[in-house]
Amino acid sequence: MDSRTEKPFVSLAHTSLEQFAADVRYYLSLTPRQLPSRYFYDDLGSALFEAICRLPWYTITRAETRLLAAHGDDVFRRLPSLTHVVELGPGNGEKLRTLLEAASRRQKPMDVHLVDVSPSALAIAAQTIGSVGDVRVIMHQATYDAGLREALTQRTGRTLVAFLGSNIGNFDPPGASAFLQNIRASVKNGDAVLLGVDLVKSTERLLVAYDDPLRITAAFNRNLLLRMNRDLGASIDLDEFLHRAVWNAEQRRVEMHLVARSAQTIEIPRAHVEEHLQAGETIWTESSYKYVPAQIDDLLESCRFNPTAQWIDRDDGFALTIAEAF
Ligand code: AVJ
Repeated sequence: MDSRTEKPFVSLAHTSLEQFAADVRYYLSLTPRQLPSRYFYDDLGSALFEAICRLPWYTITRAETRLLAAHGDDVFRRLPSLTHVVELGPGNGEKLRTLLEAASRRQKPMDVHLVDVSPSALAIAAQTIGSVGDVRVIMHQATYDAGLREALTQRTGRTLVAFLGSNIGNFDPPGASAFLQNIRASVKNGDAVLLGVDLVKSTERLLVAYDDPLRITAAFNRNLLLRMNRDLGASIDLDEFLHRAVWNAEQRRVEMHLVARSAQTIEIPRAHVEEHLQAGETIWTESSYKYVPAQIDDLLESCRFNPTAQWIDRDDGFALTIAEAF
């Protein structure tokens, strides 16, 4: 697959309505048709994602939280005199809170920079992190690139950049490399990244994580259609689209699609879109790449980060890796 046709979940431009309209118009016209997964996360989508994290079949959040709680202290022990933590895409902030609370040996006080494009997400995360003692929370309502750069200008000492929740899985391999190289270019030798990555596991487990029996993930996926109806004046019949999750073994990714149940025309006035879909035609809405541990090391090394510790949750197949910039 040409990486140009992959959806840039995290190369976040601002999420204005004009940008949404322009992206919808562009990505829906591609073959195969696509929509960028970053548009999942409006207020309802973020709430649905939080529900997904509590589903018994979606193990990423719990596995990562267990690793952070068990090894958080070790993370800080391995990075002496760390003064700054930057988290890209903190979600509700609970993962970072777990890490900070597990760390009895960390420098106090510590500066915590939260980078997210969503002001409401930032506010929630800041509140969560603010409840931890001896931290100063600085919010950056910005794209990852811009926010990281802004955070690093305020850097006075050793910095850890956290990218958790297997968010890196939304990048195709060249995108993941480019993302880490960007981080590497912004940090200094001895700074570090903390990366949470979901691992390849049985097809059965991968599929049920993205096509759950409560159908919350289906709702999360279809919410993109609702969002186009509400924000762009479309009148798409949500019942006319099925949720589908596919394990692409060759590319090592779970794909989510919206499948048209019948031939239909989608009209999206505020995006100047009129597209004719055949029955069975799909809109590809997300890729979640899964890794094997050695691949994580290779990726980091190729981006001039030296992996110094990796903890793996065998039950749920999840890896937490620290790597130091060299
Ligand atoms: C937040 C991107 C890591 O890919 O697992 C959850 C989003 N999509 N269920 C993932 C998601 C469907 C999630 N990430």
